[in-house]
Amino acid sequence: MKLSLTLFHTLVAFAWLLSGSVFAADKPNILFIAIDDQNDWIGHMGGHPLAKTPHLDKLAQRGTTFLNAHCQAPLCNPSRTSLLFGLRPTTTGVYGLAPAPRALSEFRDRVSLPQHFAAHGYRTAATGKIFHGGTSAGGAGAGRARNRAAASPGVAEFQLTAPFGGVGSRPPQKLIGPTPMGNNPLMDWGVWPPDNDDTVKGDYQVATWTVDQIKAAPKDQPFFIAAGFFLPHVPCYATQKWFDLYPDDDSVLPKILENDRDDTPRFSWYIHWSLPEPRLKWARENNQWRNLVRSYLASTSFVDAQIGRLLAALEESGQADNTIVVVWGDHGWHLGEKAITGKNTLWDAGTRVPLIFAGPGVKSGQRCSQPAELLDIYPTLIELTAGAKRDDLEGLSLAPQLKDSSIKRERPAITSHNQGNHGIRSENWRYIRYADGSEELYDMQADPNEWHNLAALPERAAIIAEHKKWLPKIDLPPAPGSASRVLTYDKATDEAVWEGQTVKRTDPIPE
Ligand SMILES: [Ca+2]
Ligand SMILES: [Ca+2]
Repeated sequence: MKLSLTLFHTLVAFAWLLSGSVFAADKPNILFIAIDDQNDWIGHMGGHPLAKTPHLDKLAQRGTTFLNAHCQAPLCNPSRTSLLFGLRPTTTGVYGLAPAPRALSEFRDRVSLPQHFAAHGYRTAATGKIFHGGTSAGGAGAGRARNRAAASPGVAEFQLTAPFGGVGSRPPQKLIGPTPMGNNPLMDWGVWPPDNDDTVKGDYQVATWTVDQIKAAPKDQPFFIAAGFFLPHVPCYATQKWFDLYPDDDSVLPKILENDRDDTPRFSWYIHWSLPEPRLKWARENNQWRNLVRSYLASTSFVDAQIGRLLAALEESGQADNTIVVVWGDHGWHLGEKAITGKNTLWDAGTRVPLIFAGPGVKSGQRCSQPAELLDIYPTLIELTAGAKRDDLEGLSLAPQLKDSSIKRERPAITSHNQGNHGIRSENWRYIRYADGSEELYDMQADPNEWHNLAALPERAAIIAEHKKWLPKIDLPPAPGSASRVLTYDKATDEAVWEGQTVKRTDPIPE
């Protein structure tokens, strides 16, 4: 009896091993790379003519890059919640830095993207900022516990997590001095640390841990490894060598139009009414515009180099041909355009993000100008790994474009920032509608900087009508517990409330 049981167990174990290896043989790995607050200042994206990102450019060459990809919300928590849960912010009501999605009873048991892959035989591991913690102002404390903390206690988003990431080494006091609207400690930038030591930076440690995971990954099970980089999120600290890639003169400044906001609705200010991110006016008056721009560019190049370390490790491991690499940024960032710095807008500077796929199922060397959404990543990865389609995801698989980038997508990219405020980005146009009914329209071919609002022109009524059709049909008010960068608007009284404070039509725009 004992002998036959042993034999039985051996047979079961053998069968399990066999199925495991068969399983591994037909499932590609996934290397999932997030960059925080990374706008389109990526070499091949053309968002900034001097941006140096050789590793991302090389990856784009090896795969397909989406040049018209947009976030679903121009803020960490709602953007990441949307991507990782497969639902629009207008469907969940998650618009602010809180609540974390797992704090809402209807999403407590929803299968997140990494949970989906764990349930389908993948070994999942993560470090850095993948989920947003939802309680801080945007990541001061590091990625520590975020990938668990985003969940309510007891919900593991990944099987294995490591507490790396975030800012890393910080100067004893702010490098740039006090900033307006509360002197937030995150509003800082410049050369740090001064001794050129990159190893003390959170993102360096994220890359090191991820490299180790790639090298140590068991060969008989597919992996889903996630690395969440913090920079170029503020504070933009980078060592001198990354600054040296950029001229220390005004040639680094983005092109702007003076008085660009003269033709944007007053309501366009309401969605980023009062924030610690300085306005351009302050940056100019305090001689910080160039410093911020160079610090952001230096941080981007530093993160690019860390991604280069991951891609080199993937090559060395012999797994590159069997690994889907996806790189995404969670939303854009203004650096003077439209008179502001920071996020929380519905223009390209706030919504356009890098989105690159490479690996099995992805044609190399393609640049796709069809609109794409971060929401599409979830169904795309399922299709690329030959998984069964899920019917509860709001994104559309990009797999057709990954084979042929000229294949049209009917749907534009849709970004929402609080209830009623939506940006609709098609191949040639951007249409914005705010909660009070005010509108903007830009011809993105003739006016890629979105300088000239055409919404009032009668001859553009048909274009507006065409884009208006895509305004979200479901448009929920903020979910319970919503806070930080939350705006509500009552049409009946024409009352807007930003972060709990009423904004009157006559209030001066905060500077
Ligand atoms: Ca972010
Ligand atoms: Ca303008």
